[in-house]
Amino acid sequence: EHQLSKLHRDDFPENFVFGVATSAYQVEGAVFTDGRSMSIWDSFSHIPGNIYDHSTGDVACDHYHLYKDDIQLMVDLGIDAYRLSISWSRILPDNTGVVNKVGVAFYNTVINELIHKGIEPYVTLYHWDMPQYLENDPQVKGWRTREIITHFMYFAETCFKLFGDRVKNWITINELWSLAVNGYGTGQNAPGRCSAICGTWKKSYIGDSATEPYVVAHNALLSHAAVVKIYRDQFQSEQQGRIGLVLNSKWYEPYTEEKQNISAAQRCLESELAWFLDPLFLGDYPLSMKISVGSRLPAFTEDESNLVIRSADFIGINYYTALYAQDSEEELDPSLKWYSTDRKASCSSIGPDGELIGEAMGPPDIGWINDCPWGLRRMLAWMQMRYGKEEFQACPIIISENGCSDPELNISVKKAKRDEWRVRYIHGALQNLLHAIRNDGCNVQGYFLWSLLDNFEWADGLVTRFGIYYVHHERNLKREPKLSAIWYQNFLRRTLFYSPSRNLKNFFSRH
Ligand code: PNW
Repeated sequence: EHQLSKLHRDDFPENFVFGVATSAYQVEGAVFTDGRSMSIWDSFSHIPGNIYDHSTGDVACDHYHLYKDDIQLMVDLGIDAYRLSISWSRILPDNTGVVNKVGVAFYNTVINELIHKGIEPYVTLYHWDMPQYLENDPQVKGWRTREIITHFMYFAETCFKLFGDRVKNWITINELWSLAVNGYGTGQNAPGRCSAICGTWKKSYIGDSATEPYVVAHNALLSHAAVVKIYRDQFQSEQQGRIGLVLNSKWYEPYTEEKQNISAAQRCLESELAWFLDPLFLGDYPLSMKISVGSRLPAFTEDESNLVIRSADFIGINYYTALYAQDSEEELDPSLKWYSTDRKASCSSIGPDGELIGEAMGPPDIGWINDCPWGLRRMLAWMQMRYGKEEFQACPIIISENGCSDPELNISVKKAKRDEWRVRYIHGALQNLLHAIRNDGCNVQGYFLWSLLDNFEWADGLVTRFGIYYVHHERNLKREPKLSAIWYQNFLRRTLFYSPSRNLKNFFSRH
């Protein structure tokens, strides 16, 4: 029996928080219900060609109506915390600044229900769903001008006033990298802006992938910091909560041990993770980015730098996978330069001997995730090395997302429910996390699985499933636990050793 799993919940520090994560547009649906107005994802998902399976978030998991059942699933799992996001345009549906009471009531009900059931809400203010009226406003242009700062401050302040008596963990923005690069570099995410060279798959393109990702990232970072300042100045002493942000990065492994590939991997980490962590801990962008991006990279004024530095009480890290990085220092035609070429590295999941990094999660054309749990440990060690252990005593880390999709599109329900691959993936991540905490001394305080439900996976639509609960999108939206949900439940409830299901027993006897 003891061979079942070496991993035990009690191996983690006593107050370590385990949870699951979702985001508003990906699960709520009810997009035209109760006074919500459009976000950039509503308009983007309705443009033919943008979403792989032509689905939208119109219904998603209908969590707006089924939230009670979903919270019951969380209770069944035995999680400590739930990471959700608030739909900006549900709270503030137009630019008059008047709050939509019915939208507010929805989040009040969810938050109250969570607390009533003993689950701590971790609330993200911005998970990619910019109100369309702010994107359209010629003075604001979404994240593309500094005008957005005051709008985001108003939204955040509204949320602190409305929910801050009960919400003690705030996240300003989810994944500055994805926001900037996928929204304005590749154009695969809303608002889908990109240059011609990057958006060859699109019918039409508008935007500038050489500059916009950097401008948008800068404005979003300043918006984050301005919101943290409001919270700290006006709410924190009374509400006694904390506020941080969520970043994501892949781990980059040098393609070979040659010096130039080690530097290439370093440049990749700097332009994905340190792009934001350097301003937060050191007050400026990484030198390698200043050199390669040049005048396209906004410069921090002294005031901006002072505003951003130490503007997080905690850092959330979303970790999914790793890539090999190889040097490619060729001089490029300026018209070909954009975010992805600025790092002067070519990245791939295939190594020098044709081997895959980590374990494949299905056929090579499905998804972007390989199972490389050791990348998580290395990334945490890299952060600790770059900024120093002390920084993370003052500013702890949480793993705000980790998870994987099923290895087939249009997978059968039967197969999806036997997701041994996901159990293996989660198990590996948790093992490495434990090493990071116990052996490397990293101050990591929480782990959130992405995701509770199969949901609207952005440009991949509904056929890419990240849930530990299967959702029957085609039929009645019924939720059914996958093996991974049962595994997580057993892990969290400490019952793994005593009453593993037959499937789990089979699983562990084979691994
Ligand atoms: C996250 N990367 O995005 C998002 O926060 C979720 O909303 C999303 O559903 C989830 O991952 C699964 O895709 C990421 O390239 C996008 O490393 C890209 C990366 C990581 C996370």
